[in-house]
Amino acid sequence: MSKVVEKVKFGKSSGFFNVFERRPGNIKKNMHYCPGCGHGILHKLIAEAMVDLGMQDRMIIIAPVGCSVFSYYYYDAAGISVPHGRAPAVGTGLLRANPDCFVISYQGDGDLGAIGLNNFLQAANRGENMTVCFVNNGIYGMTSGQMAPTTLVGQQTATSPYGRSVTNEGYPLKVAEMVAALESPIYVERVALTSAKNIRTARKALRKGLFNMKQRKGFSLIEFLSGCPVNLKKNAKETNDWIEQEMASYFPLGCLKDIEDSRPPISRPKPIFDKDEVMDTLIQSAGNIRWGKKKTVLRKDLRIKCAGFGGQGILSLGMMIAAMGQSRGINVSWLPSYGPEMRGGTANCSVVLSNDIIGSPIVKETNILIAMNQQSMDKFLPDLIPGGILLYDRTGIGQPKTKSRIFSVEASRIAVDIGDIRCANSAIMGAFAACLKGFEMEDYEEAFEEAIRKTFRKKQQLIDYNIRAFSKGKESVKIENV
Ligand SMILES: Cc1ncc(C[n+]2csc(CCOP(=O)(O)OP(=O)(O)O)c2C)c(N)n1
Ligand code: SF4
Ligand SMILES: [Mg+2]
Repeated sequence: MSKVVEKVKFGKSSGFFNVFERRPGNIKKNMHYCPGCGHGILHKLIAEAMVDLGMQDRMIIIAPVGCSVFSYYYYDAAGISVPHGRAPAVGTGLLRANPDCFVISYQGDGDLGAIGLNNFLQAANRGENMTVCFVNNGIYGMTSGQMAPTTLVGQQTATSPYGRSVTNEGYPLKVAEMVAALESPIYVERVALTSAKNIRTARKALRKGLFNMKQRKGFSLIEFLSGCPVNLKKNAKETNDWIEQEMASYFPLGCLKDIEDSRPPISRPKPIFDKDEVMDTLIQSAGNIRWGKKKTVLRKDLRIKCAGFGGQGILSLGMMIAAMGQSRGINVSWLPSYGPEMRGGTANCSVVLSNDIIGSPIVKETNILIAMNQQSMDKFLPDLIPGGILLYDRTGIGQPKTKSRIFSVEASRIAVDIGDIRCANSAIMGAFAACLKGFEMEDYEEAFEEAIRKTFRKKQQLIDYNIRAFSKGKESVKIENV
């Protein structure tokens, strides 16, 4: 029998940058992890494996919130930080858009087992072609040691000072066992980042997971029992002993599932998306305007509520207002309110236009209320600030009693006259543009028209109708008490 000789490598892998320029501050050669932390060991295994397997150029390492969120400082590969728990969902999007990429979803036990459990399980169950590196250190490391779903029974943490109790918190979550029970995943193994022997096993498991992905065989999970000496309040040796004796007796090491041989490479439908549209959206949100005019200065934030019947185009009205602001380089947010109202009742959305970063998209204290039915007027008028603007559709609403500035327009009648009731939202938008005249943006009319053309860009006839409704609304606005 020939003996397999493993080559021991020294020095930094070319899977890492030589100098960690992305890391802020003066320390550019070392990682930010604490001494004895399992993350640093796993990073080395990943860097080395992706180079050896020839996967580096197409590799995307996704790290959500947790101590490893800054892993993109280190790898000479594509790296993305994503919101807590969302790596498998983002990875799915990447793989669907570009099935040729390789995705490592690098997740902690808090991230994967708590906030992101559903995202993770659904991706596993769909058999996405990704490798999940699950770092189980039994604790929320980044936030100073709160209890995680994998915290052992009796383990003391910042939020379980008397130890985790089964009666109160249940048993620790056995993620690998749970995933192994699903049909789709092809490979599930639990390893430990402790002794040299265990790290060698971990190295093999990781390579197997990555190789499966290279062969397009589907979903692999490798759970790494890992040390967080700082929060366990142990030194590195005590931590490793604790992992091997305590953790591994509840989370046994070994392969739980390996059916890669029996599965053909997966193939998904070809991605369908309009690249230009994606670029347009991304580039605009990065503040680099490709359509429209230069940045316009708003004199103050506009916090707008649009409300009316479901089906009146209320949500698109808000979208068009947001698109108008976006085209002028203004920060915007659009927050729709869905729910039972959409089925025939009232619908509303909140739009914020601001020169500054928008703290909250929720609009309570409203500068501008655009009401298209009586119920919405009754509901939202009390939120209009003194001196705010009320604009309403006179077709179906009686004149309200308020000290605010009031404008009205027969938006629904204009739309019916033009030939399509669905243009009522553009008619009221025309009136809105007229309300802004004189005290807000200079080229608001042009910007609104651009927003309409952009919204309906695939339907020329609708552009014509909506532009006519917009112009008519602008001409017909009535100032009621200014
Ligand atoms: C949406 C959201 N909720 C909560 C937090 C706070 N938070 C930051 S890291 C973390 C837990 C990280 O623990 P884990 O995933 O186990 O990673 P570790 O740091 O242990 O590697 C939490 C709850 C957050 N950043 N975002
Ligand atoms: S807090 Fe724990 S998980 Fe985070 S870097 Fe330090 S040892 Fe690692
Ligand atoms: Mg953790």
